[in-house]
Amino acid sequence: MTDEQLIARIDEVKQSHPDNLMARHFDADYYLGLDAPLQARLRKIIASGVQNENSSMGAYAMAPDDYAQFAPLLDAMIRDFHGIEAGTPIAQPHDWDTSAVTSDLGAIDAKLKQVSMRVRVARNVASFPLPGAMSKEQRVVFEDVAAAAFAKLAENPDFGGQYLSITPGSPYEIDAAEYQRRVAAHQMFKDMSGDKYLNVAGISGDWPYGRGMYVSEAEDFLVWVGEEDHLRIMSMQTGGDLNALFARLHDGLQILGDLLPAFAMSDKYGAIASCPTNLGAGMRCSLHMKLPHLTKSGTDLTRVTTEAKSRGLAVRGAGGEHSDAGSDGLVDVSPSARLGVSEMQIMRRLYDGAAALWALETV
Ligand code: DAR
Repeated sequence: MTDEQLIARIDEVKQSHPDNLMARHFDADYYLGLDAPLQARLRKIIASGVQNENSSMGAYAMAPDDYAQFAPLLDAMIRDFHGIEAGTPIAQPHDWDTSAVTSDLGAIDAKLKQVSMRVRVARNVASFPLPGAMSKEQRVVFEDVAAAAFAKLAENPDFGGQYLSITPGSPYEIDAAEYQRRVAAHQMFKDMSGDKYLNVAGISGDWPYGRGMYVSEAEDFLVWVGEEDHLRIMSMQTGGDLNALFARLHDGLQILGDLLPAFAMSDKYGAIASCPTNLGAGMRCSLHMKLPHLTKSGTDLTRVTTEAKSRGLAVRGAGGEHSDAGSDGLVDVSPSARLGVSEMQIMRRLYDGAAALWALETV
C-alpha cells in the first residue's frame, strides 16, 4: 500500500467508522514527516485499525518505546479512550493497600456471598518485543524464561501449581483434550489465530508456539503466557471478599516481579501493554451478577448498560467480550477506567457499582 493509498484508506475509515480512534486521530502530515523506518514502525502499529474499520482503538504497540516515539498519535488516542483531557498531566498511581477499605459483597446482600470474581493485570517484560513483533523463537525463549520463574513460584505454599504449555515439543506440553478442558473451564485462553484484530497486529502469530498457562493447585491464581500481552496475571474465586481476591493477585504479582526480568513500566502510563486500552493499572476486574430484572431475563441489556455506564462500569455477557447475558440475567460487570486510577480505586468502584446495580435489581 503506498502512502497515498494508506492515507486515503484511513480517511475512508474515519468517515465510515468515526469511533475508530486511530482513524479519528491519524494525521497525514505527521505520518509523512516521519523518516522511512519510523513510517514502517507506525504502519505495523496501526495495521489492525486500518484493516478492521470497526476497531474501537485500532492500534497495538509493538515495543514499549512506541508510546513515547509515536506520542503525537498514540497519546491523543489514549486520552480519548480513557477520558483524559488534552494537556492534563497523566501520572499513573499504584495502590494495593487492601487494608484501607473492606469490600465484602456479602455486606451488600447475603445473596452476593458466592459470586464469581476475577481480577487480572497485564504485564510485559521490557527486554522483549511486545507480542505483535515477536519472532517464533522469541516467543519460545520468553516462554522458557516464564516457565523457569513458574518452577520457583510452584515452591511457594500459597501459589503451588504447574505450568501447562501448548507449544509443540515443550516439556510442559498438554494434549488437545486437556487444552480444550482448560478452555471450557474458563481458565486457558482460546485459540487466538481466529481473531482478525490480533492476526493483523501479529499478536497471534506462530500460534500455538510460546503459549501456555500457569495454574495454582487451588485454581485461584493463573498466569497466561503469550496471549495479547506477555503475561496476564489473574486471581479468581467464587465468594464475596474482593480484598482477598486482590491481595492474592498482588502477592503473586510481587513474587513474579522478583523472579522475572523487569516489567515495562512507565511513570505516565503505568504498566505498558500491547493495547492502549490496557495501559495504567493494566487491570480488568469483574464479577458475575444475576440481574434478571435489569436485563429482562437477559434479553435486553440496554437499561443495565446505561445504569452501569453512569457509574463507570461496563456490562457484557458472562462469556467474555461480545457474549450475551444468560437467561437468568447473568452478566459480567467491570469498571471501565484503567488509566489514572489505582488498583484500590478500581476495586472500590466495582464494589460500589455492584451495590448500586443490586439496589436497582432488588428495588
Ligand atoms: N479489537 C481491538 C480491541 C481493543 C480492546 N480490547 C482488547 N485489547 N482486548 C480494537 O481496537 O477494537
